[in-house]
Amino acid sequence: MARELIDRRPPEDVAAVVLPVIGGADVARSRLEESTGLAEALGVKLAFAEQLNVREPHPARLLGSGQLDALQKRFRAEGVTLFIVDGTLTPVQQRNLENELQLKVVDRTGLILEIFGLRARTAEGRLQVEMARSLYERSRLVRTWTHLERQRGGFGFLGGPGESQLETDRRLLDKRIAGFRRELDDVRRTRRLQRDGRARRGAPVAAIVGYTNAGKSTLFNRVTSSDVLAADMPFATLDPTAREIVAASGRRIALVDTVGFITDLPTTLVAAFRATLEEAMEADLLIHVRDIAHPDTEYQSSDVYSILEQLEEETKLDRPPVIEVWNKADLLDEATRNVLASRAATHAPPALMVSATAGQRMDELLFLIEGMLFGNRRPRVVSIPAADGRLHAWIHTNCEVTSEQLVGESDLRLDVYMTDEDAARILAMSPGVRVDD
Ligand SMILES: Nc1nc2c(ncn2[C@@H]2O[C@H](COP(=O)(O)OP(=O)(O)OP(=O)(O)O)[C@@H](O)[C@H]2O)c(=O)[nH]1
Ligand SMILES: [Mg+2]
Repeated sequence: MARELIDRRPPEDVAAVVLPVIGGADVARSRLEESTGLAEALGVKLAFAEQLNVREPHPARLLGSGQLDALQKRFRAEGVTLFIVDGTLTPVQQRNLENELQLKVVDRTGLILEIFGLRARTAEGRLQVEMARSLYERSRLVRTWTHLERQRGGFGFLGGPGESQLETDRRLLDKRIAGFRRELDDVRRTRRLQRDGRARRGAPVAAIVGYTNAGKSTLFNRVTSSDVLAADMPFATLDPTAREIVAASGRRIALVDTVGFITDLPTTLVAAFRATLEEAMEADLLIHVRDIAHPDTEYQSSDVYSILEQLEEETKLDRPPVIEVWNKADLLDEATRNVLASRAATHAPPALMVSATAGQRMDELLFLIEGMLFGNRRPRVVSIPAADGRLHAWIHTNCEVTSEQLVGESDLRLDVYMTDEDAARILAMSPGVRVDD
C-alpha cells in the first residue's frame, strides 16, 4: 500500500497546479503563490499553476467538463503527469479525475503529506508522517467503501471480490495505525518526561509557533546561537528542537522551535503530530512569529489562532499566553513600518516588530519574554526545613530556583525568583519557613 506516488528522479513528474475557487469564495491574494511554493517543494518540474473559478463543484469531478477539456489539452501539450488540485477532493472525485485524465491526481492534503514525507528526518518525524499517511489513506478507503457498499447493496451483490480487497486493505491499515499509535504513545511519554525534567530544573518553556516560512527557525537560531535549518521553503522544520538560553538577568529559559502551520492543515496531520504540538500547548509561553511583510499576514495569523484553538480542544490543555513577534520588518517600507510599530505598541497580545535576519531588537524581545514568563517574580532568599520534601518540590515546580545550600544540620537556603503570592503560599504551607528579600 505504501507506494512512491511522485517521481522525482528522471524522468521526473511534470506537475500542473490548479487552485479551485469555489463559488467566488474569498481567497487570500497570494494563495496561488503558496500553491506554487508547495508544488515546487515536491521537487518536480512545474508546467503551470493557475486559479480556476468553479461556480458549483461537480460532485463527480469537481471541475466542469469544459474546464476539464481545456486542461486536458494543455496537459497533453506540456507533458503533464501530475495534476495537483490545491483544494479538497473527495475520493470519488480523485479517482474519476485520475481515470479521465490518465494521470496522477493529488489534493492539498495529499500534497502536504508528500512534503512532510520528504522533510521527515528523525525517526519520530517519519513515524508521525507515516501515521498521518495511513490515517489519510484510511479515510479515503472508508469513504470509497461506503460509496461502493451503497451501490452494491442496492443491486444485492454483497461479498464481491472488490469488497473483500477493500476489507483486507482496511484491516491492514488499521493494524498499521494501531502500531504507529503505540509507538507514538511511547514518544509522547518520553517527551512528557523531558518536559517534567525541564520543569523540575526550573527553566520555563517558551515555544515558537507560527505560519510556515514566517521565520521561526531563523529567530530561534538568532536567540539561541544555534544552527537549525532555516530555509525559504514550506515546512523546513518538522521536529521540535529545544535549547536553553540565559537571559540578561541570569535566568534560564528553554526555547522550543516547532513545525509550521498552514491554512487547511490536514486534520490527519494535526492528529499525527500531536506529540510535537503538545510540546507547544504545554509551554509556559507561545511566541507567535508572523511574517508581517507578507500580503496575507492577517489571514495567516487568524489561521494560526484557529489551529491553536483546534489543539486546545484536542489536547484538553489550556492555551498558554501568547506574544506576537512581527518578523521581517526589514522588508517593509518606512511608512508602513512606522504605522505598524505604533500599532504593535498597543496590540493585544503584546507584539514586537523585529527582523530576525538582521538581528534587530532581540534584546527587547528577550526582555518581553522574561516579563511574560516571570511576571512580578523577584529574587528572594528562602529558608525551609531540609526534611520538608513536599515544600521543596513545590518551590522547584512553581518558582525558579537559582541556587540552594544546606545551612547547619537541618535548614535549606534557597535563592528563588518568586511572586508575592508564591511567598504567601509557602509561608502558609509550613511553620518552619522564612522568606527574605
Ligand atoms: N527579509 C527577511 N527574511 C527573513 C527574516 N526572518 C526569516 N527570513 C527568511 O524567511 C525564510 C524562512 O525562514 P525560516 O526561519 O526557515 O522559517 P520557519 O518559520 O522556520 O519555516 P518552517 O520551518 O518552514 O515552518 C528564510 O529564507 C529566511 O531567511 C527576516 O527578518 N527578514
Ligand atoms: Mg522552521
